[in-house]
Amino acid sequence: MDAVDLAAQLRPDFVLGVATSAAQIEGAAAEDGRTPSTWDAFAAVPGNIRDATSPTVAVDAYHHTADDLALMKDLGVNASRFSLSWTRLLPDGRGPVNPKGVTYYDRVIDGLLEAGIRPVVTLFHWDTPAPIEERGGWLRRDTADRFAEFAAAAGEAFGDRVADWITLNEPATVILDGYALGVHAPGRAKLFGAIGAIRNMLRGHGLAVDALRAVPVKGRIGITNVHTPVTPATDSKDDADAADLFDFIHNRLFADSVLFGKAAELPRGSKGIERLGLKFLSRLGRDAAVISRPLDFYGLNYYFPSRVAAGADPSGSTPDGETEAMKDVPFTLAKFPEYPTTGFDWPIAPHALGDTIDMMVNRYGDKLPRILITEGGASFPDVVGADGTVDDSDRIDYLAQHLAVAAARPEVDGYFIWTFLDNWEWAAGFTQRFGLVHVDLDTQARTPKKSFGWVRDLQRARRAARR
Ligand code: IFM
Repeated sequence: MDAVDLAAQLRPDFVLGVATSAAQIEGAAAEDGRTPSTWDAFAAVPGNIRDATSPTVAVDAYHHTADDLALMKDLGVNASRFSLSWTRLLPDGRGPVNPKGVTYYDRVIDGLLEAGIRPVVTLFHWDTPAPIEERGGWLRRDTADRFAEFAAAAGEAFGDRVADWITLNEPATVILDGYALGVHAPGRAKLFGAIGAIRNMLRGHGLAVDALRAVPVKGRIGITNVHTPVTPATDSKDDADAADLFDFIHNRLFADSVLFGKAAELPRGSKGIERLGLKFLSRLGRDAAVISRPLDFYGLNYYFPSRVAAGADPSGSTPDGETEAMKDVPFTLAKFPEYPTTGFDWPIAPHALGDTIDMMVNRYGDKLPRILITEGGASFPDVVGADGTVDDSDRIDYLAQHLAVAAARPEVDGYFIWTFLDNWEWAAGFTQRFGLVHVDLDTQARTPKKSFGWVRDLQRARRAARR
């Protein structure tokens, strides 16, 4: 879609931003006092990362702050969402604040403000301090208390300038991929034994909200969950039950506690996990008051819809890699042959973003605060052509279609493109490029892609219409 046509569909106050995370871009892993996180440890184990890369250098954003800010200013986005490295700010995860960490993030925040871009800070984007993980990580209740201390330190340091705070990014992904299946850090494959981490992480969210409000920070406060509309693979009762369980885990388990203030009901067909599930949900309920602190916005990440069949997947495949543990999970992710796919083989279905928003609005009604789509985007095998340009027209189509859907929903205040720079894509290493800006991994040279020019045109057209 033409950028100018789309510009006319975006409300003047609709926030168009870009999103990144510390471990995926910063590098400078052992500089300025930063200590290892779970992802440094996980990446050091042979076989864990598809291309054997690590967050040690990533795309070296730490040393490219001025250049990257200049590029972002040229892009003309309204906001930049980035995360704080917990161990750069609090080496070892606790204790005194590292002044060099504060100086680095001051530079980023002040640079954004000077460029007229809203700083949106995520506190936890998956990089748990390694020493905290060694003591049990999110399986321990007091990790929530450590996280609240981190939130307080961040609030004290940056609370006068940050526009929006996001406590946790996608807790479901950390718990499922990291603690239940082991395809992400910390690499534990505890299956349903990971369930306790949900309560601890959500309690950490609530305590962090309290800590930020106690500072008090000036900005708004929210959480980001990832959602996916779920359909059964066939009309069979078994597939319907499996889809309902998947839907419960991804769409209700986290959001019900945060927004309704009570644990979600276990789905009818949850045979096998019924006793464990009921016991867990009743414990989760004991922390309901903290977990459901009122929020100023709800961050929603959407990438693709899910089609679910009953029974374990004999190949053990997940959207984030393969694992033996998946062979013991009572559902399988089925393909959507009708949709095109991204480089990650994720189905491209823009209408499903609309279905996701409708699902949230219908379920949570007036309990749902204003929505920010805090991530959306696609990886493609982008290459720099002989003329030095990167033609990623498929990404432009993806963004245009998804943005049009988001902007048409009155409940949605903004959309953050994942992502600004090609980044270190967790267990997939550098095999997936999501950025508006291509990064040469040998030289760290930045080359804006065609999609960068498209977003810039879109923002210019929006600004011109306001004059
Ligand atoms: O790169 C990730 C991000 O860190 C969390 N949400 C999904 C993105 C794409 O996989």
